Amino acid sequence: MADRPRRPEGRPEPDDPTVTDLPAIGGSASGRDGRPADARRSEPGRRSEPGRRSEPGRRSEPGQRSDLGRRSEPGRRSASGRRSEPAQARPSLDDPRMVPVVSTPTRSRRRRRILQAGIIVLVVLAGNFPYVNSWASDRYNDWRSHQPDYMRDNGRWDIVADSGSRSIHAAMLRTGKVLLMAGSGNDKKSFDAKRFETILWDPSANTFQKIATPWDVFCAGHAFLPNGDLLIAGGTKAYEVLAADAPDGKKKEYQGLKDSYLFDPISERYVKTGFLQHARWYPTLVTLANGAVVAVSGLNDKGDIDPGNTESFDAGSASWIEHPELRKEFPTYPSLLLTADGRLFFSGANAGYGPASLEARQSGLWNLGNNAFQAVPGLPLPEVNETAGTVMLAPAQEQKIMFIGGGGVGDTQVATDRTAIVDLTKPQPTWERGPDLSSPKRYPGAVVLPDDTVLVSGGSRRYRARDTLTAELYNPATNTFRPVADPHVGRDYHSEYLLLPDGRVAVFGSNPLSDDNTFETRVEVYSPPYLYAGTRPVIRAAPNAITRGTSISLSVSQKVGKVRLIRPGAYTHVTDTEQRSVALPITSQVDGTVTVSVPENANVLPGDWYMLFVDNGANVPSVATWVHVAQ
Ligand SMILES: [Cu+2]
Repeated sequence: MADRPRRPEGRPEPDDPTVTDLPAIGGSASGRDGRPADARRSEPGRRSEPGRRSEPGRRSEPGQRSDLGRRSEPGRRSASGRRSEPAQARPSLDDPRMVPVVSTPTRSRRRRRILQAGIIVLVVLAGNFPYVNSWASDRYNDWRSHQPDYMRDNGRWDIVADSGSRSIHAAMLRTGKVLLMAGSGNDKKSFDAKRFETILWDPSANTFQKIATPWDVFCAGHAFLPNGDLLIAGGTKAYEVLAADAPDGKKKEYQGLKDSYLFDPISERYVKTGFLQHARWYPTLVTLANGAVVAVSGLNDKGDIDPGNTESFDAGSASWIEHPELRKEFPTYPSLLLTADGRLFFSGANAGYGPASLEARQSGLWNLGNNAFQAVPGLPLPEVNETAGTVMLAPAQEQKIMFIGGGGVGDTQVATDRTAIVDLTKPQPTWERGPDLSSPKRYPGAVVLPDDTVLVSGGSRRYRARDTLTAELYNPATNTFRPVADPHVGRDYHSEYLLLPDGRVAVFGSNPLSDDNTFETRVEVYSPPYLYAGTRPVIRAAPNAITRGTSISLSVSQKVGKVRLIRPGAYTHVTDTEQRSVALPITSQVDGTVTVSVPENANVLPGDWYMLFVDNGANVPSVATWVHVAQ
């Protein structure tokens, strides 16, 4: 930036791509020709990509800034000035030999020299002004971001660990540990060496543990079973081969696997299940109210997109069952959510591959009873629905879904700041535009917090480039965003976001385009404003098993305003079919005992382990207690 002339008022130059972030709908290269977008896609660093240089995360590394600061230290340069000072041995005035041979500088000469030295110092300072300025403002921002009043309004971010792992998938286990699955981690060398990695992070102890990984879990799909085991299906059979590297000159796509495993959070091991009926790479898995898990989409073992084969996992026999009657084609990693009437809602968001046509990406409700699909129209800017976030707003009973940011299909450089909300309790639901994000974002992270707000963080303005170091909180009560503290680390493709049981949010991964296929392994944690807003309530006792349609009592340290069951996340590629926050309405509250009713509808509250939070009536949540909702 230093050698770049600054424009008045610090406005970006016209050639700065941020100036023209709004997508050119209709005229963009996002391809409405119906051809698969995958032809334009390449996973690891593609050399011809623009935006390679823009890895803002790196620029913000503290070490670098202080280097720059050192260069601009005025003290060093002024030392040269000192050398030009006249000799110190001035004869005393009462010395009888007092006829100076070596002339002492006259007053005006001395003044001129001091002035010259001063000018040199000023020139040096002015030349380095951007560095000095940014160093000083970094120090100031760092100080300010740790002031109690600032944290109470904005929360704070902390880099807490380096996992050392190229995590592509993250799941919050009922033991409080986080499963970080990398497999080959989008690294062909690891794939060729059959080096597949999984690590388990314990956020309380901040320790990591390696887990033996028997297959390449890279780009599988996952969902929790009602007993809290994580089901993971699919993975990588082969990496893509670019046309330039293929003997026949034809590009070969990534190929999927039929492998399927459970991760048991207690034994902390993968357990093999029956194979998928169809090989899948970039599939979506979603658990139904009856405990079955549906798998859709993905690239098959030839690298072709799945033409609409639906299958479901039966936990009793640990096998996958074909459903030829349920044929529905989706783009890869479609965002699917289980809705209150049992239908699966496709938000229209996805990541990866698939036809670019709007019909193939039409949002709607899919009835698994008869394969009917009811379109949900009205999504603003439907051409920019890839790499968008989808989140079920709290409480889940209200059935409001939010669509967040996103970009053009494939590796187009378009991003949008658009959000949209749909109310699925209406018989003919229609998307309505929501408030804009602070900036256009592909791959935004979206996490429902126990105070019902949604943290939207990270993302990038370009395809795996130009990360946005911003975060904001969406308040569903006011339908507004407000900016909060900025994260330190940029996150785009292959990044993951999870709510922790202590009310913080942990963020992992990121795989920006670069020559060396770089991967962000630092773990950053967001502590929301409520952690600085007063004494947290404490759940002193709660049942650890809950049945739908009953009432339960909790012993709490103070009067409670609301009670939430939050289903832990299982996140990959801006897709998390799991996270939802279900309200437990308070029926009575006397002397530290609060009684709540548990919803009856298994589509709203599917069987699984949940994080139970209470708050203090002023949106300050407790630490969660894990409870099991019976299947
Ligand atoms: Cu991927």
